Amino acid sequence: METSEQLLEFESKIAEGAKIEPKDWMPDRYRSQLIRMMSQHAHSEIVGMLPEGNWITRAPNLRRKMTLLAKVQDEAGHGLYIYSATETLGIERSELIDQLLEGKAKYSSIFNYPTLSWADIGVIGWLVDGAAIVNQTMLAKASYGPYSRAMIRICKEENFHKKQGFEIVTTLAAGTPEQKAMVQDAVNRWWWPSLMMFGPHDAESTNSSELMQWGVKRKSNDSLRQHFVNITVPQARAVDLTIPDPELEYNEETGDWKFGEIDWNEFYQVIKGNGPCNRERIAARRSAHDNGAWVREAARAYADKQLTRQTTS
Ligand code: BYC
Repeated sequence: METSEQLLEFESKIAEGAKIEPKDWMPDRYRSQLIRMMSQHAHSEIVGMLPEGNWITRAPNLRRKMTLLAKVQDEAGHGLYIYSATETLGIERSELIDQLLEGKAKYSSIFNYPTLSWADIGVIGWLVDGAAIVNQTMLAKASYGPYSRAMIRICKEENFHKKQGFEIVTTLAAGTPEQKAMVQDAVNRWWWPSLMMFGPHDAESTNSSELMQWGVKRKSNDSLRQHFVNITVPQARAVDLTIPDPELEYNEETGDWKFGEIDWNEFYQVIKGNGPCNRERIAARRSAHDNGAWVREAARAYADKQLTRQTTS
């Protein structure tokens, strides 16, 4: 039973800027909202390895291959880190993974699009990691301690990811006409899905008000999206690439780049499981899970043996 005193104390702690830690009292709804959001985030990092992992064997040279390998490995680390942070809320990682494999848990819409050319790897680093940094810099101030600390470390690595992406983009944009066309095509395909990463408009965002009230989200979906557009448009111009939005227009008064309407029908189709690669992504994760069963069994057997040794010695 939650009492109003407990809730008052909890909310005043958040208002003072103190972090909520795993053993602290928290409302059930705060706990369940965090489990939902953090596990979706962890799943996104893990599923997010698939589109990029697809290009490791086809990277154009050794330097690019090593960098991409390191980036994809970082995403695995982020996923494991956030699963661990989620477990501090009293749920087992295996349960979270089952939810993903059974199609009950969401992960970011962006990873349901295919990577068709090498330029996609550059554009993902630039736009997708760029969008993630905008979102996660805000989440680094989240009221839940383990999540906020995870975000600080992850943002540092995401900054490196964005730089490697923008370096690929810059190289291709200044390359042959074919390379320039390839990177422009990638921007055309990834621009709108990157804007969708921030979630629905504020008025449609069912979770935002609660998450903002409890200091998990500090800024709304629309304000983060606008910030992302404002910092990205000048970057595109600097490398002479076009943002595929005829309505893009600078507003002198607000200092914002006004942009066109997102295709929300596409967004909702993708999060319902009907995007271009949803089925492929889940099938790949299920297959990886099945193929890794022997590792989990071996680890469990080893842990059991250690325990038996400890209890009999
Ligand atoms: N995709 O009420 P709303 C990365 C869902 S990975 C799918 O606004 P909320 C990287 C939302 O879950 C980084 N679903 O929700 C990895 C909700 O449905 P439920 C990924 C979405 O939670 C590898 C409903 O729509 N980042 O960086 O207030 C390579 C209504 O939305 C999406 C994170 O996960 C979406 N885009 O806000 C490269 C950040 N948007 O759950 C890079 C952590 C909305 O009620 N998460 N939905 O059934 C967040 O910041 C927030 O959860 C969101 C949504 C902004 C995503």
